[in-house]
Amino acid sequence: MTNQHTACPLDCPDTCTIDVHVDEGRVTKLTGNSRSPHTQGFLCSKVGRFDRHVYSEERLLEPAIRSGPKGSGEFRNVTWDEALDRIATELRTARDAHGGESILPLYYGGSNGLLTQGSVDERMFRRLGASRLLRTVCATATGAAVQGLYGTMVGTALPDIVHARLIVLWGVNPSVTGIHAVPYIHQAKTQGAKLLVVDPRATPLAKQADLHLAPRPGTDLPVALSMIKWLFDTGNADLEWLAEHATGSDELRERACRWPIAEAAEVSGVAATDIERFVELYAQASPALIRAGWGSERNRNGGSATAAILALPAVAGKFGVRGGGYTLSNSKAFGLDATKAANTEPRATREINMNRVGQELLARDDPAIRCLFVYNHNPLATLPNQEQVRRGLSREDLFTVVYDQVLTDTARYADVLLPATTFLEHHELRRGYGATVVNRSAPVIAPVGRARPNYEVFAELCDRLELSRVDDPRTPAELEAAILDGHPHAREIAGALDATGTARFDQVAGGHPVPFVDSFPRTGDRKVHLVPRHLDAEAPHGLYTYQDDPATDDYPLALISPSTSRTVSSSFGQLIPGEVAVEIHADDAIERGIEDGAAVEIYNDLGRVRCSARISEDVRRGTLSLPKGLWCRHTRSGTTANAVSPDTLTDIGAGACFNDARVEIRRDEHQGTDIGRDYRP
Ligand SMILES: Nc1nc2c(c(=O)[nH]1)N[C@H]1C(S)=C(S)[C@@H](COP(=O)(O)OP(=O)(O)OC[C@H]3O[C@@H](n4cnc5c(=O)[nH]c(N)nc54)[C@H](O)[C@@H]3O)O[C@H]1N2
Ligand SMILES: Nc1nc2c(c(=O)[nH]1)N[C@H]1C(S)=C(S)[C@@H](COP(=O)(O)OP(=O)(O)OC[C@H]3O[C@@H](n4cnc5c(=O)[nH]c(N)nc54)[C@H](O)[C@@H]3O)O[C@H]1N2
Ligand code: SF4
Ligand SMILES: [Mo]
Repeated sequence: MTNQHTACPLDCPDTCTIDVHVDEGRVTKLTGNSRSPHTQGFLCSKVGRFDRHVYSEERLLEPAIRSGPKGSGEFRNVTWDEALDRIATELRTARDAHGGESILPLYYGGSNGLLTQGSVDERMFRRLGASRLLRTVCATATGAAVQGLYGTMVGTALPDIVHARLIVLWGVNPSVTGIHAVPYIHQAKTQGAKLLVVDPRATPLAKQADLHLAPRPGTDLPVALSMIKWLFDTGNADLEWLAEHATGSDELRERACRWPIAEAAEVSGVAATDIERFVELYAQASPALIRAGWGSERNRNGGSATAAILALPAVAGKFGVRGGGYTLSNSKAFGLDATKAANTEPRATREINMNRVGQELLARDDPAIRCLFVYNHNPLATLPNQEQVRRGLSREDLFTVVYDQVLTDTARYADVLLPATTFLEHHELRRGYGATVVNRSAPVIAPVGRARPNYEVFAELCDRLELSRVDDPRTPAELEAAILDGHPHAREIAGALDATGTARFDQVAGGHPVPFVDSFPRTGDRKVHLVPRHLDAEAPHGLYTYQDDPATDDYPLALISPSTSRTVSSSFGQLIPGEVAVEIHADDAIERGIEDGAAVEIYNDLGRVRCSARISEDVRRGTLSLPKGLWCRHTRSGTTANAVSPDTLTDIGAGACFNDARVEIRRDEHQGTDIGRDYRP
């Protein structure tokens, strides 16, 4: 039995460092250590039992070629040589006959590090001249807002939560999506901090909060703007600070003027007295910290909403003290860029928004997409407008590669399947987006079956396509060196990685920065730009303009799909047994004759989901909740929340609007499942 170190690369802010117990070459247990102080010695239950994923019955062990109809999941095993030769032939043929843009890489890679995403893969697709994917399924609206207002300024570090006297959790559920922040929040509360939560659901921390606002999904923008108006109107705006550190405050004030608290209350369904009480508490407290999440971005107003939320600490003068300000993603703390290892400049080929992949596969004709290369991603389970994605993947003339660790819903549609290693079986370099660390890890077990790491497979494909160059970095050490090359702290980071496997930003940079004391907006003039011109031009009606609820008489209910503690996005979905329930408020259920546990059908013009209902006090009236990351097997219709999620885009950042799904729900009188049937609404 040995005990080895590694680090978690999954799509989670916490970036834990891990001890892996290995017995005769098999992983038996994973435990958190404290190499990254943020891990605090514990892991989430998913990764604590990562062995169940590594040795899952649905783990892909061999390369394989389709032997049945698309979607059937029938394959015959082949050698790596046969699989890679076939893929190289198809890629070359598509490029030569129809141009490189007929090839589309389809990846997200949130659950990957810098060696397995954006590096050697990027090299191959750039050199092929493939279509470029806009990686917009997550965080692009919030990313555009932060970037526009504050540049890449490093926000408040999560451990500094303990210094706050008031914590706002806005559209974020750390009890599920970043559990290592919870002890800091509890410590601050014990020290007397107030906790305020804005979420349409009563999350675990909302239940412990001093005040919980539960707005109708997609209405954060008027709520935040009404708070900004109140701050200005009541003399609680810090005009002196704004004059020194901000541009656009008059403009913002003017736009916020349209939203008296009474009107925001009307639109959001939150009591006006609660909004007022909230902003009063916020105005009075210091340090006051807003932990913003991604729940407020997944709708038509997502970018403006996040911009307004992030403008609050500027208007109220909450920066300049440790534990004050805002924290969202700190992925830019180290500023590492995997694409430097691509060793190739990007080409100006066409861009395809991943939120529209279904449409693009079905309609695109200039040229049509002929080769789809899916890796680090389970698009059928996680992209909007699922039925269009499914129809696209079913196209007989589409050649699809799926490269994954397990037989995902998407993998069933592959022409060629490639088995990928997990982070316990390959080298990785992972930069945190919550914890400000970079972790280096090496394999702790041999690859399971014939699985191989991304950096090897894409390099071999480059060789077969005669796209490799002698100066290309190939080994993990060479890739890491290329990524660190030219970085202002390259030596310190490499030194820390050599010494412990973990480089901590606070150690490299000499402490966690306090925004507006020792870190400033990287906006050119070091000021916060409250109404950035480019975002104002991008938003269809200008920044901070509220777009109405898309509900109709036929589809009055908002369906949201928050994260669950059982999966990370769709990873581990194969380990969840049985059917999953949609949560519904008792009044909505009674109106429709739906009892607890009843079979129901959720539907709109895009598709439907058949599952069971759970009556819950945790969702607000008019809102249904069905987790994100489900697999098709988890419902009787073989569909997930994504079947009723529109492929419309956020106001800025061209992001996904999953929570703009507007639906109706009824008792499902039919028996049996739709799985295997081609459902058309
Ligand atoms: N266990 C686990 N951890 C994860 C993930 C996972 O799937 N599982 N996913 C990872 C990824 S990819 C991401 S992006 C992050 C996401 O991290 P979070 O932002 O915390 O995650 P979500 O669950 O998407 O949304 C958070 C909350 O927003 C609420 N919400 C929904 N609509 C609205 C709205 O219009 N306004 C407001 N104010 N709130 C709203 C939801 O009810 C939910 O409680 O978590 C990461 N961590
Ligand atoms: N309805 C609804 N849908 C959503 C959301 C929502 O809120 N509502 N949220 C969205 C969000 S926030 C996100 S981030 C996306 C995420 O969507 P996905 O990117 O699809 O999420 P993951 O589950 O992280 O997918 C990673 C896949 O890559 C595989 N993988 C992991 N490591 C490797 C590797 O090294 N090599 C290879 N070849 N494969 C690997 C995993 O096995 C897994 O199948 O989902 C979005 N979908
Ligand atoms: S998923 Fe998050 S909490 Fe779980 S081990 Fe990975 S980094 Fe830690
Ligand atoms: Mo995400």
